[in-house]
Amino acid sequence: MTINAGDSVTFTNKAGTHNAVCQDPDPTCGFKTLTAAPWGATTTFNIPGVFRVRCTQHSSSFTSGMVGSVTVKAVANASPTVTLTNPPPSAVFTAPADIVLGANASDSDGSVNHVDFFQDGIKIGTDSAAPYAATATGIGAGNHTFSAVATDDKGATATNTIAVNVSAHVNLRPTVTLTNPPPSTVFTAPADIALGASASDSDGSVSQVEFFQDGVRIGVDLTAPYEAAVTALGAGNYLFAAVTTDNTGATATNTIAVSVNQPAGPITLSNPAVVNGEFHVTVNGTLVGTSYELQGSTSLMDGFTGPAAATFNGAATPIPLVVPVGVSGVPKYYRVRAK
Ligand SMILES: [Ca+2]
Ligand SMILES: [Ca+2]
Repeated sequence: MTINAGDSVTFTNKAGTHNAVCQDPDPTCGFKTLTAAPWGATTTFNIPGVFRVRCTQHSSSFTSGMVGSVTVKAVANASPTVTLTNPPPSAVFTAPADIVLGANASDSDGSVNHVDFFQDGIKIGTDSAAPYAATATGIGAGNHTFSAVATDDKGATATNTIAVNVSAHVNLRPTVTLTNPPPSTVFTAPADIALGASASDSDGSVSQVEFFQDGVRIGVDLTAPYEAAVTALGAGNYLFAAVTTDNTGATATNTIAVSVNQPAGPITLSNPAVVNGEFHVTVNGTLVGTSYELQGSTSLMDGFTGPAAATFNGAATPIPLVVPVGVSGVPKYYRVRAK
């Protein structure tokens, strides 16, 4: 009789007192008495080899009489199986990447002893219990291979390998906004202007903010609040820029325009005349950036108490003014003053 290791053999008694005795050294066979109900006995042969069997009632040795043999063949161990289930094929990674590896493993004729994980051929972890997992950290850009190697209870192994591409990090530019001076600020020469900027970097840090006046650097600030200042600016139009640089050297710029007005200066009136019920006068002087009003009075004793006959903002001079003469009286005196 030829069987596989692990198979069982049933000895059956036909009549009388019989038994079945296996030859040493298989301890799993031993002595089987076949005289009692159910008149049979079963034993399992786990060790490969040839084992002789005899009935002690009919044979004193294994060589003659009621003898036989059982040939037990070794059964080949089935290898385990393993599949890397994580990361999924659709996963996208950016350097430096932390990648969690996960594997399913099983063994059809035994058990999984452990699963080893490898990154580019180098072992990075071992897990002896499901769910089998390990983590690869700080993976740089490029193509990488990850493997899971399952080992069963008899030492057989199985391997599953996947390829993972890690993309290079794409730096995001920082952002910067000139928050000071506010857009509506009016400056008069000589102007002192405080510059302030807010800056940030969504994927890193701000290393500095530089300030420029018409392309010339006037200051740099390494820490928030980012500030600079210019003093005694003359009248004119200026462009101020804030340029921020992030930790990778990427920059961003914000520019604002600022006008500085001439200061109000002395003004004079000339060519006064009343023509066809209208008062005409010419205003001379530096008017830029300031509002003025023209007032009339019938008597300097009463002062200039009435409403302004005209108002105007600073502009190029001279300005010819034409205003109706007041109906409640004929003003004899006029003045122009800054509001
Ligand atoms: Ca196995
Ligand atoms: Ca950045």
